[in-house]
Amino acid sequence: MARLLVTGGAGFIGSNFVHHVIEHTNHDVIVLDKLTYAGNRASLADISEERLTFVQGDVADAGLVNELVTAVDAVVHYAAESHNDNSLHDPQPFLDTNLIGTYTLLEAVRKHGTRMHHISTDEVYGDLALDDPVRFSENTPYNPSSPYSSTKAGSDLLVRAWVRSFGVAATISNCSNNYGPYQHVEKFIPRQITNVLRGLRPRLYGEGRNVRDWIHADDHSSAVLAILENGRIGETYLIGADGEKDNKSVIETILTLMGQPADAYDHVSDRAGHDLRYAIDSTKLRNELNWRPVYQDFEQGLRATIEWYRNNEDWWSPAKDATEDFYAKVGQ
Ligand code: NAD
Ligand code: TDX
Repeated sequence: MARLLVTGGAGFIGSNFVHHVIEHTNHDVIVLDKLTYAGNRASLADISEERLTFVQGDVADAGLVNELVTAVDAVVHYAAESHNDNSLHDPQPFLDTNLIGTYTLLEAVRKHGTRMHHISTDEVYGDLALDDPVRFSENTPYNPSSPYSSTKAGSDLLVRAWVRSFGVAATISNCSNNYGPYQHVEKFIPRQITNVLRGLRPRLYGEGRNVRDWIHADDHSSAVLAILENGRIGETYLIGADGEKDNKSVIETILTLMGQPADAYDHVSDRAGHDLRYAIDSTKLRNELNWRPVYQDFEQGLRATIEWYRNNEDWWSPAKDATEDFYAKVGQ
């Protein structure tokens, strides 16, 4: 049994990870989360206080982070500004949290010799042509496109430097696009589902030929746990579940599963610098750590996700108006 510090544990993937840890291990968890617009304490409401301690605070607050790191055996670092569209309109918080926050945590784990796992994204590799037969691997050069992905790339490089220069015991994972419960309504899949539930039309950027490699958040969590427990220090592992789909077909599937005509959506202006395709080769993770995804059927996972949003309007409704106001202002 160990005690884990999970930063960003009130966000989408962090809260899924905390649920996964509570369900599948004996570890106790301390969550450090600033509760920005993207954080929601309610995402952890059903977890007993015997196993979970919640601390509201900033991962860039060195005093607080130092104190929390002394109380745990390992740190899993999810806290980040995570939305590409926001990063195009206001990059500053992305630098503060993704770069300075990660630096602050690295200094604390360095001081105390604490094991750390850093959560990152496949977006650090830039994008692929639609017909490129080679997918992203651990050897793909970094080539980020957006303020979001460039700060994530920078945070990965900080972790690598702290491993090499100071002997910090860290691992890194770069995962593809997640879907599942507790995802903020600003993101593609929940935005479309909650639009349909509200009687609004889904919104497709550009022609929607862009491809994302979808993985269920619970499969991301099992992979992170495997790396935390058995990954080799200093190594990077790519996490993906062979789930490539273009955005147009995802919107059409959501509409069909929700009993609407498949073409009942609007095209809106494209995202600036919009990455065309992400695709992950997760051979290293599968071979070294014997990890396999459980959610192999995207349509089934999507159906369960739609049901979750249908049954949890109280969770997403408070954020919906502000999110759509933002999109209306920027013409999306
Ligand atoms: P999210 O935006 O849903 O959650 C981020 C959480 O971090 C929120 O709870 C927020 O309150 C918290 N936070 C933000 N700034 C903070 C700060 N300064 N101090 C403490 N807490 C802070 O994001 P997500 O989609 O759950 O992503 C989590 C992590 O996973 C990020 O590092 C992201 O880069 C990475 N990732 C996401 C995806 C995806 O598909 N969403 C894919 C690969 C990797
Ligand atoms: O309304 C929309 N319509 C639309 O067509 C929205 C919100 C998005 N899109 C498109 C843009 C992307 O091609 O859908 C795709 C997915 O968009 P997002 O949900 O914003 O995700 P993406 O930009 O791919 O980044 C996500 O995956 C990698 C996460 O937000 C990142 O945190 C993660 O690193």
